[in-house]
Amino acid sequence: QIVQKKKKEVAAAKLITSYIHLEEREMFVREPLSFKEFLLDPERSGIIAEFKRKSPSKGIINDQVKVRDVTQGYVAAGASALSVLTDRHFFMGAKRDLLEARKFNNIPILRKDFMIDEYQIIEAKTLGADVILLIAAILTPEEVKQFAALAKSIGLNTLLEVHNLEELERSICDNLDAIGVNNRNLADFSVSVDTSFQLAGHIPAGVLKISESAISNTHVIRQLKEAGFNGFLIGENFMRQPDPGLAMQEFVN
Ligand code: IGP
Repeated sequence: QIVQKKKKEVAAAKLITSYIHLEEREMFVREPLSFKEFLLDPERSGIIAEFKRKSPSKGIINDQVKVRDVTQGYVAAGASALSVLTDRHFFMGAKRDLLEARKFNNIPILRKDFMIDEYQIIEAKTLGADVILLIAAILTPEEVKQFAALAKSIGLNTLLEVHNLEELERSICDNLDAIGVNNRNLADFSVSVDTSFQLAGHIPAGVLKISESAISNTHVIRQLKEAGFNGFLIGENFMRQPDPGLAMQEFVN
């Protein structure tokens, strides 16, 4: 057992030394914040507020606002965590957006991107992320397992995203901290919050339950809470407004 544990540790250390540049080491040794602790804090809203300039389904949502202003506005409005897109091609995001969000905030940050390689997981930590996203629809169950174990070994939390029961059942594994039900079908962009209600009972106890996308009012949040959800990932509804932080403030009040 000791040898197994050590092997994992050494494997992670090897990866890190091969991937990280010297100037990134300082951020790499930062102790990540706990997703669970912040999402379960009754003083906070449960909302994971997202910084998103553009999306494939809506085009430009808002490219006039600054990461610092928006994320600090979200935190002031009671966000439990932040989500920052780092994908450039589809979402007009950037790695420096995550660095910027980290610099000015002290709540957990989800690196929102299409994670397909272990390199991105190590990189997520050097950018200041606390949580990584693994999308079941684009990963094999083996990849999910391997990536979640790597994230755990460097202290990051993992959010597994699913949008149907088949994805959930085939991808479930150890080292997952949260399961997010995406109400938006990535194949045709159709949205339905019913997806969350349908899958709620299939998410194992002890794992955070998160509902993602198309959440547009607090009434739905109350219903999702009753169904057992702990987190609510909201992007467009806030980002569409000229001042997303203020939009969130008005939304929660
Ligand atoms: C936010 P919305 O409808 O509130 O803007 O959704 C978030 O759930 C969405 O951006 C998202 C996403 C993703 C983006 C969910 N899963 C995977 C990129 C990749």
